[in-house]
Amino acid sequence: MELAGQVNGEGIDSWNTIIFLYNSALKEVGTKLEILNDEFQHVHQYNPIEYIKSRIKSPESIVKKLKRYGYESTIDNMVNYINDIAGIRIVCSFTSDIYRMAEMIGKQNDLTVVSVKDYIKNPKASGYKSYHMLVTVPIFLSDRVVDTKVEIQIRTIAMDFWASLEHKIYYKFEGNAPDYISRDLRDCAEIVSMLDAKMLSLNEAILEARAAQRHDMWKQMPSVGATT
Ligand code: 0O2
Repeated sequence: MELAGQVNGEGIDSWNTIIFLYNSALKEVGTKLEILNDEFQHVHQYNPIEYIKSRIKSPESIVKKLKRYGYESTIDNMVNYINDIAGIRIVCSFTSDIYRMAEMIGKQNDLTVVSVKDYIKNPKASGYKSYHMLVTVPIFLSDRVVDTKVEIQIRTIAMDFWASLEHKIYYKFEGNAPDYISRDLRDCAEIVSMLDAKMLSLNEAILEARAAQRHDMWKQMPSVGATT
């Protein structure tokens, strides 16, 4: 099995080939996630995924990140050191869905989980929360198989709301936001976490109440096979 960028030990010098591989990887993983979501709906009558977004990192962002890491802008460096060229974001309803999704992804035989970063249990200093999985997926070409990296970010709607706005605000300050803004953003992250916790417990209470209702209905029904 080859890793994108190391075909037969030589660097792939074509940007288009690399982007084709990452796009194929996004399609493969995207389809997998849709099937998992559909299966969950089929078995449990419930969708853990609210929506999925995918993107290929822009050349400007790749070059910026390579520079930040101290590497030259070459195709080999890009493939070896930038893990999120192909990125998929899964936005779930509740925090419990995040871990459910992560477990389902981890059990897929043809995906290799390279690393996991749990920024929900260990949020970033910025307040950022999300569950990151770096996986590789084999891309079957006509003459070879190429393992290709995809970064999967799993978060709730509330976490996604915070991260999207924080990204926009920080972008404006190019990372040098005044202290009070960083502090306010961290406070907002706390509020978002409280909202997630509240929604989760509300959902659990609703599920319990519905189960109790169903139980009562069963008790009131005449028993099956009973003779009159
Ligand atoms: P963009 O514009 O979203 O692509 P590694 O991948 O291990 O070499 P890195 O990149 O620090 O190291 O990995 P990490 O921590 O998993 O973060 C990768 C991505 O997570 C970022 O990509 C963001 O999408 C998101 N992220 C991480 N920290 C923050 C944060 O504090 N705020 C927000 N809003 N998003 C964050 P990029 O390339 O930085 O940006």
